[in-house]
Amino acid sequence: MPTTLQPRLLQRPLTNAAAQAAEAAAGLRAHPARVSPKFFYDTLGSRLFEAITALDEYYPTRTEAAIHHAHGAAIAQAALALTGPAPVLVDLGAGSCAKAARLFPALQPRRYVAVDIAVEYLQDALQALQRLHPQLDIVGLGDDFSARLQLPPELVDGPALVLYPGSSIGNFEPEAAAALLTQAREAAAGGALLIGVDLVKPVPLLEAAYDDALGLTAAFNLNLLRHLNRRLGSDFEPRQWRHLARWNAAASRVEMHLQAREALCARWPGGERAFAAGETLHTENACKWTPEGFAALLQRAGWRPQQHWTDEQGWFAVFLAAA
Ligand code: AVI
Repeated sequence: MPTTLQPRLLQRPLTNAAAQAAEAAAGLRAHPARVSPKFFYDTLGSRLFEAITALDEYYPTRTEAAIHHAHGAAIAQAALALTGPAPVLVDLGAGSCAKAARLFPALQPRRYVAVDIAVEYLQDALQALQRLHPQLDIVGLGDDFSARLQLPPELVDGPALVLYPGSSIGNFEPEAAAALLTQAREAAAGGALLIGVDLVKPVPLLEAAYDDALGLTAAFNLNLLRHLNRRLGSDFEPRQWRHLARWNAAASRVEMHLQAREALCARWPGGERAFAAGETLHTENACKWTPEGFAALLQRAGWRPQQHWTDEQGWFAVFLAAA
């Protein structure tokens, strides 16, 4: 009987606690205060995001899945024409790994490399995945690729397909998005990129997706404060904050903020920050593109856009680009 492989888990020292805490403290001291959205993703934050993806208001996940369902064979064929058969599949921000796993039958990857900052959540997901795919070489990389994406060279031993689903690229400012896409091109080693991109649409749909009736997105946003308390030793009290989501037309993005309900002072070892009532802490940008605008961003990062697929309403796009 063939033996079941065990997922390998590698963790980058850069994800160390001190560097993360220093980064968070610098953002809290800034005016206006801001914290990277990567601080959403402790284990509870990853679970809350997973729950958000099932909400009626949060259309991106199911729309992207529908595009893959409708065009999966064509997408896989076009991707494999760029990488060659049995590519290494690199999954950026893998989370539950569900999006990548749906592509396994069509792509038949020889190795699956899942990269995510939430290492414990990733480890659980990979163990479950390995049980379903006992012969697949599965590697988890616990890494903060928002700082720099650099894969251990031994993991990518041929043209890779880099998968970056969910429009997570939208959580980066345009400059940082171009830099990450450039690093993804280097990581692909002559292969290809399959990336999910959320498109511009009427503002009420966008704002509802980031401020749902059940309050899951509010909990996801507020959970960042609990995560900061653990990372930084701060004393944020989530009840003193409210969730805000609003469309910024000039920057073509939904912004999420936490707004102080009252005047307060957050303290942590070596620092503090006073907030006036109504003052905000900026926690996330979610940029929305036109297909032309996103193709231009890919080109700026040195990718050659090949094709993109959208849903009937034109809400979301899946782009394929060659390195
Ligand atoms: C992970 N990322 C693509 C999500 C988004 O839509 O920007 C995170 C999220 N924020 C609020 N809801 C979901």
